[in-house]
Amino acid sequence: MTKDVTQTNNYTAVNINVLKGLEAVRKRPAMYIGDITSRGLHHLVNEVVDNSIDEALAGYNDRIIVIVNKDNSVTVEDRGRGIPVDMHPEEKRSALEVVMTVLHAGGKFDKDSYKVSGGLHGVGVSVVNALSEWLKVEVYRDGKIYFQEYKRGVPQTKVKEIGNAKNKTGTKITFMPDKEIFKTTKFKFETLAERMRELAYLNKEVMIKLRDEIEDEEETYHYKGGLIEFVKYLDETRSPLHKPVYIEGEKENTPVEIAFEYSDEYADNILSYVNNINTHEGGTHLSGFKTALTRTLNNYAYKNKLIKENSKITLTGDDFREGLTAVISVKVMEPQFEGQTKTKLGNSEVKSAVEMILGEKLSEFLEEHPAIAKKIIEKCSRAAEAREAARKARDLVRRKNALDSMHLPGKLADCSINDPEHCEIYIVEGDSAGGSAKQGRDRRFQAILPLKGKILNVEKAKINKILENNEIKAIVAAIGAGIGYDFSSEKSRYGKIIIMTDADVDGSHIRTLLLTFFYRHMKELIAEGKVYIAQPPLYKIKKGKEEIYAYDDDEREKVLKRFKGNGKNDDEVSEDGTPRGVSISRYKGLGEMNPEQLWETTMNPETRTVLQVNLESAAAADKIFETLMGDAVEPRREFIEKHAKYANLDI
Ligand code: 0RA
Repeated sequence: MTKDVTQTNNYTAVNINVLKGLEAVRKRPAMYIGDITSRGLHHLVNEVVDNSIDEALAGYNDRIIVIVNKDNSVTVEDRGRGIPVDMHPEEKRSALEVVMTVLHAGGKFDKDSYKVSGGLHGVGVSVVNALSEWLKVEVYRDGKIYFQEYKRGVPQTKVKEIGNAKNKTGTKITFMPDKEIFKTTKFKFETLAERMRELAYLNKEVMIKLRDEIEDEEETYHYKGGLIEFVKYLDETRSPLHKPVYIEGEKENTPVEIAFEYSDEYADNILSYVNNINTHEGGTHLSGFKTALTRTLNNYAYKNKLIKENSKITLTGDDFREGLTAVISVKVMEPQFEGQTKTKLGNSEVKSAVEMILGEKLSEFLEEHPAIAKKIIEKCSRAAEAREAARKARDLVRRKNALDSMHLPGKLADCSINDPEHCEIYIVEGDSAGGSAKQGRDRRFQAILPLKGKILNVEKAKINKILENNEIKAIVAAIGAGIGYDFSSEKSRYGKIIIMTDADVDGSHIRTLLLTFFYRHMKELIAEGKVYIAQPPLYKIKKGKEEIYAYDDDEREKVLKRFKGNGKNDDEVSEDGTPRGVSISRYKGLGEMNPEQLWETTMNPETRTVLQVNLESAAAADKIFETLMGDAVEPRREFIEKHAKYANLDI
């Protein structure tokens, strides 16, 4: 503590609480930001930006600049009102200091202007402060510039006036993520870009500039068309049947904004947001949307005789969502989040608000745009016919018991215990790796399902073809929780689904095909974080009796350095840089490892690393799959070029 912050007894007492709060955050960072991997690191930036977005929602900010500085610190600057700096009467210090150092103090001062903030992110900038080696804040307010600096959350001086700010208000926060806390402190431009782009689509009045001074990349996001442009962006690689429909309104104190369009595709892609937070698990706003969409389109179709009254097929909700791309964004004052990942909206008043607004305004729209209305109804009728065909196909397959987990697939080596929570299934590329995995596993809780070659690309196949595919049938039967609309994850026979493919191009293709399948037909599994990617090593490095596995090139270099350093004549180096007496073998495929090695490196829960697949950015995920697996060649080439440096698909 510095002398500035110990003036009065009262002050000291407050400070002890503050220190305790900061200590709690540093002790258990994951409780506040989810985890301490790259994901948690990027969460810091999002947290600060969210505060600036809140200023925009309150109507006071139209521009945010985010910079990854050369020294790897990050600056977020906005043109909001600036964090208040006046003395806080009870705390006896500047409000700025309170906001920056007290947990959850962010919006306390001004309930009215902080109407819709909070929710999932809103842990407050004090958390970012606590997890930063240092943080500097400048506030432009009342014609002055105020400044304070912190180290690991602790103020280094009092709030100081350091100059004049003519005609300017706002807040500038620069923080250095703490290397003691995070496993990695490398910011990825694309990860930051995804969120900034999403925020700019959701808040059309805000311009967000993102600059990375390390990678020398810069983008500006500003979409005056808001959700309409968002939907067009999501559908970039599809062919829409009409111009996006845009609807907005406010009921029950809940502003609602919706844009959607149909294209000639099978999958739907509906993104829902509450206070700019993506609600992967949906909730009341989504159900309101679905109910009103089905009812309004159905009514219109019958009223205008677009569906014959004596027609054999009736259109269901699913038919009205086939090929639909939609974004629903609501602002809720006190959101209740539920569900496994706390991304499901629970407020019941929101359902009726969305239902009423969409019902009213969509009817109007359809009356005013009969040509579009006709196209939409025709599309949904085709969906109903296809669904009927698929039902017949599925019944046929079901009769043969192929999708039924009572009849587990022959090549599944199941585990012996019966408790999904503790059981995992490895879906393995190829019979030979499957063989090693079967021998190497702990058969009590690990099941192995080997796959032959590539599975079907579900992005481009009709549902009846999907259901006829043997590899897919085996996966569906083994997991035993149904597929598509019938899927219910609580029936899953395993708590972890682990994809294990070779570390080569084919392996990554198979992995993508499998992820596409899970994303489109068992999305809950991904939303609930039950899908994982195994991480087999790339190298085995051997010296004498010692064997070490390396999972990437960096690790290989580290091991080589160590081997070089600890021997007697080890500075003698063979021509390719390998120290004498050391051999490196590169694993080309899982099949090259014997069962013990596979267990030790990739399957033993005590020692393995598995990557959890998550839906952090649903918009990005949909785009990735559509781009990688869809028809359009050019976006795929661009995408692969852009992402080539990342080894893993981070959806
Ligand atoms: C508390 C109260 C007010 C604004 C803010 C916090 C605020 C926080 C951040 C964080 C980044 N940028 C920010 N901008 C504002 C209300 C201020 C008032 O009533 O004047």
